[in-house]
Amino acid sequence: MSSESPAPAAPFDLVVRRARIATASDVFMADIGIRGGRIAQLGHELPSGAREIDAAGRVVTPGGVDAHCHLDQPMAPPLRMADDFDTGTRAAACGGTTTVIPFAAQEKGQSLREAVFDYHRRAEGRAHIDYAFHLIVSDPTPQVLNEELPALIAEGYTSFKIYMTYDDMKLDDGQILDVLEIARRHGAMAMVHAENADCIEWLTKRLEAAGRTAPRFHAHARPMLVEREATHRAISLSQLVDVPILIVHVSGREAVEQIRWARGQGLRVLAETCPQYLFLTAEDLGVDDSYQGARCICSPPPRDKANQEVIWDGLNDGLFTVFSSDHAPFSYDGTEGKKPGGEEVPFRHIPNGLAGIETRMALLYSEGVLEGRITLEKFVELTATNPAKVYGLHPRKGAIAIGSDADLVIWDERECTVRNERLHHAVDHTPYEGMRLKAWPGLTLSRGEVVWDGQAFLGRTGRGRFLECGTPSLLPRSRA
Ligand code: DUC
Ligand code: ZN
Ligand code: ZN
Repeated sequence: MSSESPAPAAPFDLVVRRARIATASDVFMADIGIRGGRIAQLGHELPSGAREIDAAGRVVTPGGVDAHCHLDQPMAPPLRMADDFDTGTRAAACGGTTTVIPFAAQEKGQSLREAVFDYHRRAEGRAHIDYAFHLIVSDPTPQVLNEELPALIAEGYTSFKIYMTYDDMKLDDGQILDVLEIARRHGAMAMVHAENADCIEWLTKRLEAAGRTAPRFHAHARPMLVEREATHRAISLSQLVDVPILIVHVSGREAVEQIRWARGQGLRVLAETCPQYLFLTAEDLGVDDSYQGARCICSPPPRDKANQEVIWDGLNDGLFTVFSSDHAPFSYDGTEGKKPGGEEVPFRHIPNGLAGIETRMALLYSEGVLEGRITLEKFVELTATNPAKVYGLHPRKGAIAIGSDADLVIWDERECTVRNERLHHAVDHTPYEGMRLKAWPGLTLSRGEVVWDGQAFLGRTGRGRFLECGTPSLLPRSRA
């Protein structure tokens, strides 16, 4: 045995040095000392870590919180989502996201508790990064309203999505009021998919009667009017119950106007938008009757260039609280995705959704921050801090602060081109193929572990942990 005393343990497991730290409120230079997966100290010339990473003045942001994505959500056969918790969270990590909140979806006739149980089975042992669940309430029976929802909220499922469209999900106004009342009573956050189902069905039947069934007609069946009407109705229902709501995936001017109006009235209405409403238009669904446009079918559909500007304005001026991917992964080829059973089908049968979990952060950093459309602080607010606050995960997630999980992204500001073959999801295409970006995450840390080093994915299947959500914060106060 040696008589020499052992070298003292390094005070930190990891130190990220010379970081240009961006938070939702400030940008400043500091070293980040990490111990036990958490941020233990911020300061200059911190003592050594067992491991050191030199950020060399590069921007370091909190890892992204993608508060709206769909992973391995049960679908009616032959449909199946391309990404499960393994491939979906792998892609998320490589794109700078360290927390995901997908949806435990109740089927009509199913107990909500059973839906949550089943979704845990899908996630456990597969996720590479941390995850929480939103609920989707599609069958608000008395048992669900009075027993299951209150119990689940108390257990950390503090947000749920309400659909105003889709036959298998939609609630009528009375049911929406019932669910909102539970949200109010138990302090949960209600998210609303706002499109008028009857208008969509009426338009779809007319388009079909005229033989207009190519993918591009999906956008004709869901004009902004149907989103505007439902947005206004959702706002009114929330006003009646006196409970905050968050309108998800807002696509353009008409819904934005309703939300601005509601805010002006002092109503507690939050809003989310997604990359597809900044970078795609209805033309991506096809300018002719080619089936290729099926790739970009999502709801609400992308609009036009002028509406993209409205969405940029809303991101910049605080109308939007959250920027999510709405990753809903369906492959183009094969039998499980955009060609159900391998067939080209009328647009009503094409599954809705786009891949975007890996590209969300880089798209907004490149085209928002580096193009001068939003500040770095706003980027952090929209992609990490606000979603963590709204869904009760802050300050554990979405922050660079002492005690927060060491979920960090070091940014590489260099030209790169989006290529599906370089992405890590299991979808066979990206809507952003060929897009030239000015930045990409150069390193992603999840609880102090490098899961992406700019070249390779380094995660471990099953290392992701389930997060119980606390009480949603960031709800604007009612004037009443
Ligand atoms: N709504 C979503 O939230 N995601 C995918 C499809 C949809 O309509
Ligand atoms: Zn939706
Ligand atoms: Zn969605």
